[in-house]
Amino acid sequence: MGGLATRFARPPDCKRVAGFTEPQESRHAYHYLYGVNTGYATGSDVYGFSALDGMITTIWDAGGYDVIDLSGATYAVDLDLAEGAFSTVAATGSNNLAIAFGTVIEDAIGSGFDDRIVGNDAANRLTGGSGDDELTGRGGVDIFGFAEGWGNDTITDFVVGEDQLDFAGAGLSFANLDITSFGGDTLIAHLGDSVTLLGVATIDESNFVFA
Ligand SMILES: [Ca+2]
Ligand SMILES: [Ca+2]
Ligand SMILES: [Ca+2]
Repeated sequence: MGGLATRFARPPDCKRVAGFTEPQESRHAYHYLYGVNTGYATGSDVYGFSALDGMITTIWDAGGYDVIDLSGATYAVDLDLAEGAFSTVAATGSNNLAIAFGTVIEDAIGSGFDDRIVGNDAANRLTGGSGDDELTGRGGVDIFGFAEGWGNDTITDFVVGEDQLDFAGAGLSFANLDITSFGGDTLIAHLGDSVTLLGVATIDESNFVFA
């Protein structure tokens, strides 16, 4: 079983530069996205902030229930779990992180800042954390998790009757939520926090998970 060093190995000709941007650096990452090695990271892995922070890297992962946990990030992150997608987990520059083809990350946890988190076509659990986050589940039955003080978040593609809003971490019940519809969207609010479901006209308790 490979350790973090092998899973996060950088292409040998890929130099780390300040303010890395496409296309120069992504060309290396692009080549590195291809090729299959199903022999490592087959368990359930957690990819944390310290391993990803500012690193030009590709996550290869061959199975298990995997989590990218950026709750420790010291800045907002832009995370896309799709195979072959690029993400930014860096204080400067962009697109330093790639998800290899054949890799399915199930779970993503954002920072305390205003993140953008996009799932893949698998069933994902997406948690924006505090800050005003934009969340997109893509396909699959996705669960969006909210804890106390989650901010003013937006879910761009919530599917009624399929996706779920999990407020167990916020210690709330359905009766604690103010739910209003406006302009074809639905706003779910509690004190200063809210979730806007774009393109969702109505919602009921069956779309929620509580403790
Ligand atoms: Ca956040
Ligand atoms: Ca949030
Ligand atoms: Ca999904």
